[in-house]
Order: sequence, then structure tokens, then C-alpha cells
Amino acid sequence: MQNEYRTALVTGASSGIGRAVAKQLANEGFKLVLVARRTERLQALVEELEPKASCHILTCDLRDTDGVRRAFDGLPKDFRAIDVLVNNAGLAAGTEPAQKAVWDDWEEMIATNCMGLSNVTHAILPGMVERNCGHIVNIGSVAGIYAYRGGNVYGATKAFVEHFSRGLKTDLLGTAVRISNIAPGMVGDCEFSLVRYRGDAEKAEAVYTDLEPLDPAAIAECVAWCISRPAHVNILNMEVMATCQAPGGLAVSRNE
Ligand code: 8X3
Repeated sequence: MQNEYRTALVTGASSGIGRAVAKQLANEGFKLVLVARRTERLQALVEELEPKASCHILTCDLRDTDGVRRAFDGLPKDFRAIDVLVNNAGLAAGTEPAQKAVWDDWEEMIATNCMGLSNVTHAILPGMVERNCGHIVNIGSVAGIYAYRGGNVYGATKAFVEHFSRGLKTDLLGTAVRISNIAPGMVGDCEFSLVRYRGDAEKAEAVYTDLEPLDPAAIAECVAWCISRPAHVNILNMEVMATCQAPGGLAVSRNE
């Protein structure tokens, strides 16, 4: 560890990018607070990480503002000073065009990707500023930068994450607290697509057929790189795509 960061809190730590980030930071000597809804998955992860890293599990639904506040207020003393917050928890639900989208999907994405991330940030940021030490890494998405068909509310929630990160950078001027938004493109080897296609494994797998997407470890390395820059360097935005992916450009509809 090159700087004074010691303790990291990772949301959505039970799978995918969150899990990979937890493993990477454990290897780098961090103490970890692992947050997710699935306790058994977190326990399995802790078994992998300990004794290398000292871990504390928080089973918590980030959409529940009071629950988040209670959970974070109840952190054991040794895990209370969070130096690095990795706001990773989030999901995409559905690929239908907006006019055919399922309302519950929109509600769930807004509640988790925007409200959940805001809840956690609101609970942790004041302590970072008070200690004048900290780094928030938000996991956004290229979907928040480039619109694509069926991306509607998912892309909008990730645009929220990017712009919220810019707002934090502005508000944190004059403090030592840093903020990064990492925007990955396609990431395979995780549940992202399965969740998006509501458990339809065939459709989920088809997304990654005949191509090589990013893997969660690649994004974990980006997180580790951002937080290990010298204290005077703040990487605000990082856009990461697999070589096989690119924005699709503009489309037109012609008269019949
Ligand atoms: C997801 C990025 O490209 O799979 O956050 O839609 S992409």
C-alpha cells in the first residue's frame, strides 16, 4: 500500500466486479467492509480472503436509507474509519425499448443505482472529510456516456453516477478526499447479463458469444490503480471498454 488508506468498503461485494475489487484490495493489504444482500456469499468470500485480510460483513439492502444508516453507525470501531469507498452495487434490468419497459425494472435500477449509491455516500463522506482522508470510487458505465437501444433508464442511472462524481469533485475542492468514476463496458464472467435478462441464461450467454469481454479483475485493477496514485493526483473519469466493443454511432429512420 503506497498511501495512508487502510480500510475499504465495497458494495455489491458478493459477485462480479465487487468481488474482484475485494480480492484485489485484500491482496494489497486493506481491511475490508464487504456489503451485499447475500450473507452466505459474503461469508464464502471472507473464507477466501482471511487471514490475509481482516474483513467485516454487512448484510444490507442499500435502497433502505434507515437500514444503511443503522448498519454503518453500528460498524465495529476498527472498521469505522473508511478510507476507500467503492460504490459498485448496481444492476441493469431489461433491454426493452422505453415504450415497452417494465416499470418495476426502472424503479429497481433507480432505487439501487442512484438512491443506494447516494445513501452510502451520504453516510460515509462526512467522516472522510472530517479526517481529511478518503477516496470514493464509483462504478459507472459506458452506458452512462453513450446511449444504446434498450439502455434507457439503465444508461440514465449511470449518467447520474458520472455527474454525481463530477459534483462531488467540485464540493470536495479544498479537502484531500478524492473521487473517481470508472465506466466499464461489457464485463463477462459475472451475473450482470443474467440479471439483465431476468435469469434467462441462454440470452445472457449469447451477449458474450464469439467475443472477449472485459473481466471483473480488469476493472478491479483500474480501481486499485486510481487509489494508488500519489495524493495530489485525482483520476476523475476512466472509460474502459473491451477491444471488441465500440459506441454504435447515430441511427436514422428512412421513409418507406
Ligand atoms: C454495462 C456496459 O456495454 O454492457 O454497464 O452495456 S454494457
